[in-house]
Amino acid sequence: MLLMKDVIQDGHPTLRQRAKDVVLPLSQEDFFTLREMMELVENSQDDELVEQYDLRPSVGLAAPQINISKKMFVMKAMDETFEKEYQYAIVNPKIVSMSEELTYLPGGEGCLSEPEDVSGLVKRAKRIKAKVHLVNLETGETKETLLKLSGYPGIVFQHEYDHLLGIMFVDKISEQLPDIEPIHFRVEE
Ligand code: K3U
Ligand code: NI
Repeated sequence: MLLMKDVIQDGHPTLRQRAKDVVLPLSQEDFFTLREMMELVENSQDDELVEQYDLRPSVGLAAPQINISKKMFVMKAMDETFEKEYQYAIVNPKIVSMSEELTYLPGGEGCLSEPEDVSGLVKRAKRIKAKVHLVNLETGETKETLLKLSGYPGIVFQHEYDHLLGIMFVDKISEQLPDIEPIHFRVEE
């Protein structure tokens, strides 16, 4: 089981490297790694397990953050209306289009590989299209898919994708309040 001690911190050279393509068909080892990564993200969204294992809540994790320099990441995030969940294990993603229109998370972004008190506003594309290999974490099967994401799940995807390029969100923080529309979360009733 992965824990916070397995997540490397900014300053570690792996976080600034461009990750390598994952060899397909997926090896047992890479499949196991993706399952462990998803388990950590799922556990980090369970209050009891957060307390028990001293986890930091998160909506995604990229392989370089556990010192594996391969193009793979997991995400598990709701959209901003809390209607649909976007839970994916992704291998060899390539963003093929980004909207010119930008947005940002009004509360700022954070990262498990940065100190907990570090956050900042980052301008991201409002909509993206990405060619990915989705991994079924039950069977290990992969399926090439064109993902179209917007809003919050799109931001999470772009944050994790940046990790595969060796880019940290702190490199992209806007010093001034961006003059663009932020993501609007529907307030839960
Ligand atoms: O964004 C975070 C969050 C935690 C609990 C509830 C809601 C949101 C925590 S930081 C996070 O999840 C990072 C994880 C990282 F760094 F390992 F990839 C991903 C992320 C944060 C902010 C915007 C997009 C993605
Ligand atoms: Ni991060």
